[in-house]
Amino acid sequence: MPVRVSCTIGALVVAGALTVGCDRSAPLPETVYLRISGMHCESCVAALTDALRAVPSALEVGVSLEGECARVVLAVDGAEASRALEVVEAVTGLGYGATPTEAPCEVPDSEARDG
Ligand SMILES: [Cu+2]
Repeated sequence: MPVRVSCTIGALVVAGALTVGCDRSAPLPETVYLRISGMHCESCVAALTDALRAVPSALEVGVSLEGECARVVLAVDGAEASRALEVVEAVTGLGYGATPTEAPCEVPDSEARDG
């Protein structure tokens, strides 16, 4: 079934143990990648991570200083376009530049790394 491309992220989150196929009625997490400009040190990363975590629909946040990018997993329940916008605004509100991108962002395991 070729539908599964749009469901990849949901499948990832459920750890691959699901029967292929996607329940469209359930809110699926969506991953948003951003190119970030203006970061220069770990405290920039920490500030951005905090701001992104404060986005109500953000489930998971990772920021890469080296890659100058961020990865945010969002709970999506219909209004997908506006969610990405919230994320961009969280970044630009701090004075950094944010551009949504298709290119995946390699994020260090920020949940495990204790600051
Ligand atoms: Cu900094």
